[in-house]
Amino acid sequence: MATEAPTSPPEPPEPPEPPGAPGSAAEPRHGLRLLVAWVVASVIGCLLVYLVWGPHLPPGDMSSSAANQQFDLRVLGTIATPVFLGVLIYMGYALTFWRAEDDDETDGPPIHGNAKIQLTWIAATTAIVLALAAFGTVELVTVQGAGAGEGPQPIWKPGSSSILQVQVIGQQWSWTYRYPQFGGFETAQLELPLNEPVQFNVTSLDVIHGFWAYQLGVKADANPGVNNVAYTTPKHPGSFVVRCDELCGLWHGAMFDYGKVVTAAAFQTWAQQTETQLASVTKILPPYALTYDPTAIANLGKVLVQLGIGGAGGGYYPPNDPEQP
Ligand SMILES: [Cu+2]
Repeated sequence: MATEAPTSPPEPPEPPEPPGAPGSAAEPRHGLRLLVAWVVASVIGCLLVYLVWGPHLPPGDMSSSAANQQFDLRVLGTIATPVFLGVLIYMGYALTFWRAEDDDETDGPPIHGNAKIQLTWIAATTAIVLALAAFGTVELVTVQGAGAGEGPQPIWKPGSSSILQVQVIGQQWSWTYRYPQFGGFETAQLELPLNEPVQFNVTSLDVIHGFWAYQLGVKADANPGVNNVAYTTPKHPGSFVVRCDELCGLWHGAMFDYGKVVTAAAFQTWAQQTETQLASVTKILPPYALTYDPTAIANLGKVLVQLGIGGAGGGYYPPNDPEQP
């Protein structure tokens, strides 16, 4: 204050402010004004984010896991809103009311600590971080569990005893799906029944791929020799996109297709029909297993040749192939 006395620039900004000041010539209560503006804006902002924007946040609510991820994003977005608004409001307020005069080159008053602000800061950030850690843990363990593509043995499993098993097989550069409860047929079509829990068993025949069913909120790496489990329950009928989310070679970008969620009855019909239609092919596939040895896949070619369905010229094997029986 002593250094400001000779130039006395803090005085001029005061005259315009008395309208907002509580009836005295003193500085208006900036802290109170900021607090009121922040609380009002935060209440409105939080409601808008949670109720208006929330239902449109990705990945939507097509499945139990997607809805759960959307809920997490809604909660996190709502928590972040007061922080975001606090920064904006303080900045706007400072720019408006604490703006220096055009030719004012003096420094502001030095500040040496403020126990109240420091304590508030430490308490608030500690509370936010610990609360988020607790929220994140509960959300991970109870809703999707470890069954969200975190390995072969999830510590959490859905309560239901009848879970539809769908094996997802990645290979350069396409996805195929096997249904072990329907004779183990393998198809390029992914169909799922509405409102029934599904267990994806994700694996690969060659390099690392990533099974990403976007609208289902399911993402699980497809590793050769590994069975990676992910659960979900489709909640809305319709189609969803499946992409590969691990760069897996030249045609990685083309490695996508569409899956379908249909009614339970339509699914049963489709699965049983497909089982019958593909019976002759299923017979010569390697028996259903959670992982496959890629070197054994070549044997399939031999079987096809023996059965005379290997295509013109005897399939993949040249006539003098020493491996051919
Ligand atoms: Cu891939």
